[in-house]
Amino acid sequence: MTEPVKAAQDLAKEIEDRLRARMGPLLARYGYDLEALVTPLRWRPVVLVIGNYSSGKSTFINELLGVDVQRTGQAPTDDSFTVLTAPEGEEPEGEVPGPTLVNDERLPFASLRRFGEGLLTHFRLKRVAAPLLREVAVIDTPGMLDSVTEKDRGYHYLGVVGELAHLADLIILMFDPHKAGTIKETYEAIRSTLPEATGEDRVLYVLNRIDECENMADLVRAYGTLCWNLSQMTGRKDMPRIYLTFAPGTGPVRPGFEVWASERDELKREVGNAPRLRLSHILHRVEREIRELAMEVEALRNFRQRFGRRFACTCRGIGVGAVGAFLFTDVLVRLLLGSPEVPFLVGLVGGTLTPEQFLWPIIGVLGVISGGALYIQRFMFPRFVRRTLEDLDGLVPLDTAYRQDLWKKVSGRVRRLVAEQAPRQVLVAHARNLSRIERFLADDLKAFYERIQAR
Ligand SMILES: Nc1nc2c(ncn2[C@@H]2O[C@H](COP(=O)(O)OP(=O)(O)OP(=O)(O)O)[C@@H](O)[C@H]2O)c(=O)[nH]1
Ligand SMILES: [Mg+2]
Repeated sequence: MTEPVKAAQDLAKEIEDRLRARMGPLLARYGYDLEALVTPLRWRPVVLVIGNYSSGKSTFINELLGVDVQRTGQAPTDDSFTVLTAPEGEEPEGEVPGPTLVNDERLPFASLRRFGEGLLTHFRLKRVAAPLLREVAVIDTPGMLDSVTEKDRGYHYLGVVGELAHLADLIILMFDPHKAGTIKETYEAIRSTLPEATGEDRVLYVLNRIDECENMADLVRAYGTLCWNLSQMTGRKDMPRIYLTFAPGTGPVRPGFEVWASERDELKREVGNAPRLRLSHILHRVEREIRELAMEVEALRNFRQRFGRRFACTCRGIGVGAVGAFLFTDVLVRLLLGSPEVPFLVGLVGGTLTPEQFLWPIIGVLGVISGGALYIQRFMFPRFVRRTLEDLDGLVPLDTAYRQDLWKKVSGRVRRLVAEQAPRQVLVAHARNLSRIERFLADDLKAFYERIQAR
């Protein structure tokens, strides 16, 4: 194991321990799955290769590994997601099928279970004893196609890509001059799946197979098309770097194309760098999850606080009613029934109070209090919950796109908690929990960020 990989693993372990110690109980209390969060931390760095069919993904991977493990060929060749990794310890080389993979607790693929059988027959792991694979795992993916729908594939392709992108420390998105960014699935993966699942800085854009351009004019056209399409897709104002590459041994390099001969090597170096990216990716991932938790807790705290204010207001009303009842119940009773002879107030003013004169005032107060309690339980609280659910988005300020994005992730969970366990939620000390979470973000995570920046 090389130094960056080892360092990344040590730090990941430290982050996991801290997370478990500081946030474990809170995550569990709010229904988060700590194990799902920490399992990927324990695994090796992941490089995900996605792109058009026949753009040269598998060829590039074979070249990276120095072994022909992946089948290559013109036209859509591969319809499977293949995780390539080195055997560990005594493990033999060879293939592991999808169902085994998603059920292996040590591997970070449990979340793929929800894509069902349709995916599992198209998902496998290959153990290959290539040096690079001891440092990173590489995932080869089926090419993106225009003509194939999700139904034809039998599983939610973009969902799987999104899930794997979430896991990946580096994503290589490969195009070729024939289909420079015109493929619909590519468009959707970049537009909606990737930005949500990952920071875009972890995406490397590659225009591959440039040796097939007839001449420089042809290449410029393909490059321009890809740039234009990418800007449409990503919505970014700046243009990301696009690596222009071709597989070695594809014939003599065209005049003028020599300058790009080295970009392939640069791209390969970037893959080797994935362990370094891993540290910041891990931290971002953890931060993201904790911020989601924080937003959920904030919403529940606001729910509780609002109820507290409403409750206090109602209680004041009940209090006023109770005082009135204390003073005037017997007056009312006297009007209706003709007794008691001397009402409480008269006794009080005249200084002639007897213990019996307390009877009706006390009954009055008890009556108002139990009526008030019944009102709160039967009427006021259910109405408060109903109104909260009707305007759930009003629970938290959604002033930034980031907060809106977080809210999208947690609002369903908050809705469930309010709808199903409202009485319990108003009793939990959410505010205290929130400040603990904020302390974790401000102190613990910040310290980790500073450490990786100092490296
Ligand atoms: N001329 C040229 N051909 C290439 C290059 N890279 C790959 N090819 C060829 O293009 C074809 C497709 O390559 P693959 O590596 O199978 O492409 P892929 O992206 O894995 O395709 P799918 O698995 O079907 O999505 C193969 O015949 C490769 O030999 C390249 O840089 N230049
Ligand atoms: Mg392939």
